[in-house]
Amino acid sequence: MKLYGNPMSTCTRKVLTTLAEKGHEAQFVLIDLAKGQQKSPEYMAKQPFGVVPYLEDDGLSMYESRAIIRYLDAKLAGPKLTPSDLPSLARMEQWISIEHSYFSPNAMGIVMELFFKPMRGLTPDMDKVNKGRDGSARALDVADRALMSQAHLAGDKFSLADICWMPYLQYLSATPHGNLITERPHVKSWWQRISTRPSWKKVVG
Ligand SMILES: N[C@@H](CCC(=O)N[C@@H](CS)C(=O)NCC(=O)O)C(=O)O
Repeated sequence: MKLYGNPMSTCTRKVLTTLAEKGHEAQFVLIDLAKGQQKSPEYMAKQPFGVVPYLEDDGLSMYESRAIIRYLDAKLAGPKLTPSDLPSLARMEQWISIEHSYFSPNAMGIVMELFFKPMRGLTPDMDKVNKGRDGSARALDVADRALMSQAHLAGDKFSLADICWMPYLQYLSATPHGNLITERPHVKSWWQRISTRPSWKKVVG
């Protein structure tokens, strides 16, 4: 199994966390995003959108992080990260969709402006930060209400839904808007719980 990605990329981190939870190692092919390797003709012949991650396994070539982690969980031995009971499965899918539609675009709006742009000496656009803050707050309010009565997004057990939220929570917590997490008591304790898992520690170092 060969994974093309970058250790700083949120989407690569979902895949690496899933592999670590399953106790599996893939051969890692580093794609240097700063050098634009993801846009090289050789790489785009594999991943036509020019982004990471990209997976090759047993003759299968695939991309899209959320599809890859579902594939890995179904294929690999190790703890199941997809609930077997239907209500929990439905909740897991709902929370993956909420992450994709409402949380990560807004959280990354903040992270791009306040984490990555300053690293490149650029000035943040505060309109984008404020829009990201409002959108993230709305998604985190909904998560906080759900986490009041359950330990993880799908229910009692850790699942692919938690993995999908983790990379964005990590970057958000490194910005001056980390209080979006710490001011919501149930989100705060859930984040403390999941971010101390050995799989996540392995991924973020
Ligand atoms: N929907 C894709 C998004 C992948 C994506 O946007 N990857 C980012 C890193 S997290 C990337 O490669 N960015 C480089 C670029 O846009 O050139 C997935 O889930 O795999």
